[in-house]
Amino acid sequence: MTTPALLPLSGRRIPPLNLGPPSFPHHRATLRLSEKFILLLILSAFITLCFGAFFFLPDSSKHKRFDLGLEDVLIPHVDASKGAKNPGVFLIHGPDEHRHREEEERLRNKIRADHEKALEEAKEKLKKSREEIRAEIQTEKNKVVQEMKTKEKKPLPPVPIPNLIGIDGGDPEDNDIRKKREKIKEMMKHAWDNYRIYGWGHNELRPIARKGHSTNIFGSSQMGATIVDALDTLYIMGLHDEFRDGQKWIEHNLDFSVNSEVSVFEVNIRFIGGLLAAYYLSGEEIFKIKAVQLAEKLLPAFNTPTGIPWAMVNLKSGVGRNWGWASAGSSILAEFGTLHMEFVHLSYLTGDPVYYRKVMHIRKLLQKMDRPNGLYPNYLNPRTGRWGQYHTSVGGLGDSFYEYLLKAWLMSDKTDHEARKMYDDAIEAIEKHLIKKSRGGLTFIGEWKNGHLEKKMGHLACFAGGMFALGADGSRMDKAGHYLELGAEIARTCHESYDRTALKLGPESFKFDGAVEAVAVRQAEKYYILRPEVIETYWYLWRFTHDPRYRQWGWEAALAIEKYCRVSGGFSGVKDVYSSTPTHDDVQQSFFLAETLKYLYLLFSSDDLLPLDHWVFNTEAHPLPVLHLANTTLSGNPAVR
Ligand code: DMJ
Repeated sequence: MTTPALLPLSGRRIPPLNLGPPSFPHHRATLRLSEKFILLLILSAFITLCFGAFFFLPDSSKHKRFDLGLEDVLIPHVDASKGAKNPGVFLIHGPDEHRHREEEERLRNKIRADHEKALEEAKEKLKKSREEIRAEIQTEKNKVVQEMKTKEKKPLPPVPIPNLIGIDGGDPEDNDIRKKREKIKEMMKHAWDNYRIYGWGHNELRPIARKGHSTNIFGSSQMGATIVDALDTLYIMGLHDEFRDGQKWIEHNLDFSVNSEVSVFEVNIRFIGGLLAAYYLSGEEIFKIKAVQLAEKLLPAFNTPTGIPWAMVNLKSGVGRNWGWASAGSSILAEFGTLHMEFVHLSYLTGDPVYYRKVMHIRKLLQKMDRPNGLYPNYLNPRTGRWGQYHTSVGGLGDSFYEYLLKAWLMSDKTDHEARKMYDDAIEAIEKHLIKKSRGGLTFIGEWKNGHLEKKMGHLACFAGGMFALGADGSRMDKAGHYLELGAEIARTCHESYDRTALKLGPESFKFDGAVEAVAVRQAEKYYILRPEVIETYWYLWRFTHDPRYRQWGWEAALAIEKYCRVSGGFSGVKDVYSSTPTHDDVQQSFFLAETLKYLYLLFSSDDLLPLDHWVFNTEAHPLPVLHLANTTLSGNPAVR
């Protein structure tokens, strides 16, 4: 926020005026005169400096910029004149030189005139009393505050809402399946009710200590992460009172004008994704408004020399930085590469192409870079635009980047061929270099570190089973069957990682080393923190194959969670899945409500609930509608539901 002394007066910034306590009366006149003189001198020097700077500093507009060829069918209601294709690109050649000189002369005259005017205004200002100046500053301040308020309240433009098919229902015919689905809903109630009682407004819940919990990804303020993350799960389960409770909290308490440093990625996938999904499902404007308010706060994170965003941004100051542990100040592939879905929807809903441009810029930059063995390293330095450490993984640090390439294509009604190509290329390289079969016949995805394959697979990488199945249709050379099979093999491996533990819950990561297969070796990798990825894969495989084994495996996992993670104050992660007497970590993660329970519920629902040809799930399981061409070309249609 600008300090009062620097507030624009008559549209210009002036140096601060001395409004301190008055001097002794008999000195006042002389002192005021010299003060005025000094002030005028400073002002004049300042303006002359600006005048010189304008002509002698390098002309940044001459620097090369990316032409992204931006607006397309995804943001049809964007005014084409607003986003000229080549904003700010001036290259001056022969015949244009004369026109350029004239333009410079015109600008010089304008600056001279402005200079005179500023001096006059400053002189006028100095004739006024301290009280008058104070009053003027106050008026300016009020004006700015008022303008900000009006801006916040400005209604967003009407947008044709995509076909919202299958947003409720999904009752299975089979009685046994219906009971299982009811049980999952009861688990959701237990998680929500306890959060409601003990953690309301906090980001997460400590179910044993029965109090709020948070981590640094959410910054230092209470942003109700669990509320936002859980909304769409509550909605599809028909828990409407709970949904309305959450909505009220968001309406009255969710405030992003806080001095808090948050993770851009986490806030995007959980908050923006959660709010957008809640908006599409319920049609309540407040969710869209909050999503856009938050997105505006994230934009300063993109102010880096390359446009690759910082990992963290302070919501108030807009200052960004990267995680201290990330290779040489790098940004992380899975973080800056997991913004596309939400940002395209933001542009679609607001008519403002800024969000779309940010993510397309990232894509274009990545396309231009060399990739060792065709693989994308996990680290990229946002200052230099160079890769950091050569570490590639489909688990943590890399995972959802690949997921979003595929989903960008699906979300565009399969028209974003560029995204599909990038996905296909990436998956081929991954299959060639990272996917192996163990001696015991289990297919696993290892990690590539500086030319060496580490035979270790993370729980996070288990999501890839679902991704391969989802991407099978539309794959190159009609390899659909191959990718569906690959997805099924990953599902089997991940199920084995659950089955080979005492609790029947999977460890954080597991090895394939000699006799060791799908088992965690280090103590620090034996925990289970209510993660969704394995159940997510079961659900996708169920939708595409209807093989009953996926419902059976999902049910085994649900029973294990119920038995070992449920406590009277909610659900908790466990520290060692190989110990039959579990120790709890006392955290109910917000993604447990957003993802784990949602995927379980969908696994025991019929396929007409959130059908996959109309909905694409973001990486936090928030469903966003496919932007079908038929819908996106409707122009000027008010939002209809
Ligand atoms: C979730 O927040 C998202 O799925 C993310 O992509 C990575 N994993 C966590 C849950 O495990």
